[in-house]
Amino acid sequence: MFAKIEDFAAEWTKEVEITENVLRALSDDSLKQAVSDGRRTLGQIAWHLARSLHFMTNLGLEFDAPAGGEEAPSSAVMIASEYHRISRDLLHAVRTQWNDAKLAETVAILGEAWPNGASLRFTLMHQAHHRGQMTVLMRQAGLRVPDVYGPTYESWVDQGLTPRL
Ligand code: NI
Repeated sequence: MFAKIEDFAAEWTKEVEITENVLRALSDDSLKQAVSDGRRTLGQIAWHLARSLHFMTNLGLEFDAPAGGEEAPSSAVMIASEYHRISRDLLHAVRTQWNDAKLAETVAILGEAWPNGASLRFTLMHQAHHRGQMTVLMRQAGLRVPDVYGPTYESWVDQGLTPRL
């Protein structure tokens, strides 16, 4: 869990950059790529990733809800721009509405006492989880996946290197 607001801010800023690179690589057509028949699509996962940041308002933070409804937009640009807005609003809310002491305070979530600093950590991990799902579906949809925590296959090839298996 996070004990200091600025530790969260530093990590969040880096992770948002990775997420934005992934979201910007989506095409409208790719949003229909599904995990399997009748299961979540790439667009639904991307939209869930963006919208889920608003969960933090249940912990007392105040910032605008995502535009649109639960249904995933058919525009990749719209998903990326809404994520851009809400990811910054979340950080701004944490910085201006909480302080380090607030991170140790707990809120009951599903019957468990969660320190706010642990909820911030969860928010980061949840995003990374869905981003990982997205990169697999992006490959299946024929998109080039941007570098995430290291070079992709294509980045190795571009650099004249033999990709690692
Ligand atoms: Ni989720």
